[in-house]
Amino acid sequence: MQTEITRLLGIEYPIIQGGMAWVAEYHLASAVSEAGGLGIIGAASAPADWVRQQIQKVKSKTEKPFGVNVMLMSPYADEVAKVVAEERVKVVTTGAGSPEKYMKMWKEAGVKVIPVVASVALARRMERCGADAVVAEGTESGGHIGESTTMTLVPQVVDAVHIPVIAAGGVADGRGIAAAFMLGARAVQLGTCFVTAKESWVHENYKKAILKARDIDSRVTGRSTKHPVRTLRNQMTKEYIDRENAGASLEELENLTLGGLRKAVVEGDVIHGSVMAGQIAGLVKEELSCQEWMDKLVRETDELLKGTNCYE
Ligand code: TUI
Repeated sequence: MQTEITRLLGIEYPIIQGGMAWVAEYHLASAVSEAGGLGIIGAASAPADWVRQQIQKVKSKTEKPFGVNVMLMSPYADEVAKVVAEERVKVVTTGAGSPEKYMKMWKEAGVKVIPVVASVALARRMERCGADAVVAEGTESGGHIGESTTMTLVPQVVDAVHIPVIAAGGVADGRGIAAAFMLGARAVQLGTCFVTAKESWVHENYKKAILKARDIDSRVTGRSTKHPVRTLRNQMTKEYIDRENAGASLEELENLTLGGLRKAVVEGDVIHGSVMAGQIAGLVKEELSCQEWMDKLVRETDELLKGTNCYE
């Protein structure tokens, strides 16, 4: 299953684990990398020291390539960006902004840079400033999202840039991966299915919420505040959307979600917390190890694409 992305990153399979805030720590990232994909540590809003420790822990668990996701809205983004270069991390992905100001430092340190984009315009800008690839992330994804769907965004980004494109949003099985290849993607980034993986340290309640989610259980809060975030529906999303519709202030709305992801991931409060997950949660029905996930995804994709000139 070789593609431009497996060659660029030196990985076995074109399957990347999303750098999810609070979820993507070293146990998960090292397990995905060991299974032949690309594991990613989600730096989110964590301090640089925490990120350095996580990087060192992954290095102690696997020799294989792994990445770090830098969340650009973090108050620690500058320091985390420096740690990534100092630790010579093989790959960095970025989210929630443009990483232009770090590009020179990362390239000089030999880091492959893969910004996550939700529009053609940002994809073009990223190519111009030296990105090695982009992740085109559709609105089906969990967490902070853009407007376009994966089905519409991926082919438009593929046509707009010459660097390889990784599809994200709404993929959790071989059908989704095969579809992403048909749209011109050279790899996929998956989040929701890896949240439920055996090696994922999220609270059991969080895993159960995803495993029992149906197709209609996804909600987006914060459209009115320009910070749309996709989660599973619960008491928090109901209150948020009710108050949002009633014209609540930004401050009041922010208070409803403040610390909500930590509450759900660490404390297991899936009633008041932010249970970030993609729209594909309804398809994720079993808790598998990362190796089992990888074997299943690769087998299904292979079967679907067999006999065709599949991956490029
Ligand atoms: O970043 C994500 N997903 C995330 S970040 C996150 S932490 C967070 N939690 C609560 C509120 C806000 C953040 C949880 N999930 N995905 C990648 C992504 N990036 N999606 C959308 C974007 C994006 C949006 C605007 C990228 C760039 C951008 O504007 C850049 C510019 O300067 O034009």
